[in-house]
Amino acid sequence: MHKFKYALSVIALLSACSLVATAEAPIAQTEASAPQTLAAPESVPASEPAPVVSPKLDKAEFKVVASSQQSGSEINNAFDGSPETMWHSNWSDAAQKHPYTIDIDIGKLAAVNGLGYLPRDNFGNGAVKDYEIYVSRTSGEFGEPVAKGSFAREMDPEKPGKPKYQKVSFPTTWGRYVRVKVLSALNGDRFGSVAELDVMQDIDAAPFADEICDLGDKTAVRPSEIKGETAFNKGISQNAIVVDGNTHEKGITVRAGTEIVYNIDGAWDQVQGFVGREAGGKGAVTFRIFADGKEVFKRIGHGPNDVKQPVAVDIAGAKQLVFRVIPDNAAANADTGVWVELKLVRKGSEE
Ligand SMILES: [Ca+2]
Repeated sequence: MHKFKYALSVIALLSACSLVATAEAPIAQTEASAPQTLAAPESVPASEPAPVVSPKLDKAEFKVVASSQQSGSEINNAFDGSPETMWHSNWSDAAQKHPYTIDIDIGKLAAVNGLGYLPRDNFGNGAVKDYEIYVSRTSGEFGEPVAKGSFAREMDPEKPGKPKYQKVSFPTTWGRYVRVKVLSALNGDRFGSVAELDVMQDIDAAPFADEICDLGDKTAVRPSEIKGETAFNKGISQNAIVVDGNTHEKGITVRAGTEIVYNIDGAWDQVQGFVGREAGGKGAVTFRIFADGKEVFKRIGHGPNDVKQPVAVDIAGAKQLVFRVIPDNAAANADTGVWVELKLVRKGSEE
């Protein structure tokens, strides 16, 4: 089961860039997170409830937003733990109608595998019928839903007169952002309402591996704009990328004065690699990296005989990256610079 789940998370990412091999989760960690179905040890006195490790994520860490809400019935009410309070879509504005979206930032990367839903009492206005659930690592891109279906008008057999708490299970998906899309109401009205929502996590999921994308490959992540002469996974002065006497298979060689722009929508955590010069260059160049307009890396006056310098920059949340190589002397703009083994890294679940 353990290996199977890990395989699932790997398959989900094969369409993007390569993964770094990650050791399997230590067994001890799994055992420490005992499922809540375990009976209380007999040694625990009845007056002290047995500790319960819930697969529900801690709602105190959530940041939630709804596409519509009525004053007094804000979206926070669906995450306050109380069945008495609810989120309700705006009913004052007659133009508001389905679909409504509820966006949940769970505050960290987690192995999400379920949603819990408690309808408002008596299944009144807006009680959800059709829904879709999305999970993503980025706040902007949700792709295809991980689950879709319809909630039933079902009463709780143990709490007469109260709606039943319903759970939706779906394949374990690593993400930080959960979107619940409310498509219709049980009574056919134009409203949406929710007494309580939970997000479940798979506490047995294997760690999520780091994901790495070589920008020289120009595959999953492509430049949105290139100004100037560039060579991907190649040199300009010669066919291979040769820096400090070593040949590198990956990297981007550019003519000084060149700018490369990537729109990455906050999906990556770090830029890694080196900056260097092709053999036989002349003059010095300056390497600069900007994340959302802010300079995050600068290497001034890198001469043709200087040893390549490492790049390791945190860019978490950045939507745009710009890589510039500037000639230190306008006459030297025939020179080239190399972004050696330049890559984007998306951190996995382990630090
Ligand atoms: Ca509530």
